[in-house]
Amino acid sequence: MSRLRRFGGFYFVTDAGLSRAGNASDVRSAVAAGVTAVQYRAKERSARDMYHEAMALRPLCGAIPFIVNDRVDLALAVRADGVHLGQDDVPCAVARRLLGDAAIVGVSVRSAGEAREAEHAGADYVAVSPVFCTRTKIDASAACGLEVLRQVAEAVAMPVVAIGGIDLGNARAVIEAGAACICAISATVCAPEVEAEIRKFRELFAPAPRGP
Ligand code: TZP
Ligand code: MG
Repeated sequence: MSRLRRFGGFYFVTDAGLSRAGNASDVRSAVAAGVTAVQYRAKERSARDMYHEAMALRPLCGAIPFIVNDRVDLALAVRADGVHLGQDDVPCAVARRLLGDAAIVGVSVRSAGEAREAEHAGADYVAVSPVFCTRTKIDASAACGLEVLRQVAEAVAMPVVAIGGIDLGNARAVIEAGAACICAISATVCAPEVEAEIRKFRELFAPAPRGP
């Protein structure tokens, strides 16, 4: 999977409504903290506003993949590196056809079956969502829990992102259940120092120091 070499660590998702510092500042902090990907998510904004904001955020990411949530058209319009799709969005195979082979396509799943389906349809990663209860996503379904995360990680060869209700207290258990990437929105964008907070999550992935 050349599109996703080294796809592991912290996956940053914007949330302008929750953010203390604003999307641009948060994206700069996320990039400085060495995140694996930046996803632009803006549920409340018009397509026009999203287009302009995405165009402004995209160059801040440099070589870090910039992924647009929900909208294949916007991903194309801003030449994003990829798109993230929910189960109610454009089908993964259609997004793949529209965006091309080099694009990163991620899909939110709630079961091993949905994860296998996404894999067959050409997804590069799946996001188990929400792992725990969250107040950040208004229409989030019930929490999947760590057992579903474990089942998904066993069912597919591609990287699994975990999202929903993750904080520094439960992140280690999430990684142990098989998540290659963690996404924590409120735990980072609401923090006074976004970069420092993301680094704390990233450090959970650091290899254990070797013994003497
Ligand atoms: N998708 C599933 S849960 C969620 C999204 C975007 C919100 C996660 O936010 P938080 O604050 O990390 O629980
Ligand atoms: Mg969606």
